[in-house]
Amino acid sequence: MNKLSRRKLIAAGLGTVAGASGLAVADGLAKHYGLIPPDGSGLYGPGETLTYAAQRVLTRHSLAREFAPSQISKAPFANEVAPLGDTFKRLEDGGFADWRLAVDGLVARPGAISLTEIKSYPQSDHITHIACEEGWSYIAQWTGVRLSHILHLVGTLPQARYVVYRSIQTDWWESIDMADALHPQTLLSYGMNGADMPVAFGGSLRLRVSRQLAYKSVKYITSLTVTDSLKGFGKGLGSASPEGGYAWYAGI
Ligand SMILES: Nc1nc2c(c(=O)[nH]1)N[C@H]1C(S)=C(S)[C@@H](COP(=O)(O)O)O[C@H]1N2
Ligand SMILES: [Mo]
Repeated sequence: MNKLSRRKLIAAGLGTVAGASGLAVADGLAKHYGLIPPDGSGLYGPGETLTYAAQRVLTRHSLAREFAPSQISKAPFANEVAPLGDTFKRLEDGGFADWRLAVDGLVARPGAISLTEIKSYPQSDHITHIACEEGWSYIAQWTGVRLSHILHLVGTLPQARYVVYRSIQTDWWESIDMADALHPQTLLSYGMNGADMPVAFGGSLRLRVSRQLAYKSVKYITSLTVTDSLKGFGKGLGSASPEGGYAWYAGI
């Protein structure tokens, strides 16, 4: 599908949501481009585009629902992960003291940040619901530093549109747009339910993306890349998920 017809499609979809008078506004917004997801050109592309565009226009600043401490799930379910390997084991044995988060791409000050430094930054927490696309879910308290804090520290350049994030498990990598990256509930999380993040849940460092399905909350985060385009990453669909048949944008 070419850019023009995609744009018309977005305008029509948003027009339906916003009412006929919203059509011109919607078309203008779609022209701005941020409304076409990286996996928006495949078989399910038109659907993904409408979902993403409508959510971005309507819910850009909304918060994921937060719960009371009494609602925290007593037995949260940790999805099994593939064996973590020798490098992880060595880092775990050292209490993750040598865990590093590399940050590069469109930033003024690229570098590597230690877990100790990350823990010294202003701490945020929230109690939110995390849901796997396969059906289970739980409520937990997540503690960490806002991703926005890290992005401000390294000096994100104005062209930045996405943040790519990777796990020590190299087949797990994802990206989010700046609306989610700068969102106050998006945390580089090292604590869960008042304790250190258990390894099964992504310790030492998990990116908790609270407004999307659980598969966007990647465990064992080792690096971030700030970029203006996702074309050069993997197959150019934005993350590993669309390469495996899941939507890049998994908003809830
Ligand atoms: N590194 C890594 N991150 C991951 C996964 C994984 O296997 N490896 N699984 C994802 C999927 S599909 C889900 S549903 C959630 C599971 O989170 P939970 O173990 O807290 O339930 O983690 C996501 N993050
Ligand atoms: Mo999942």
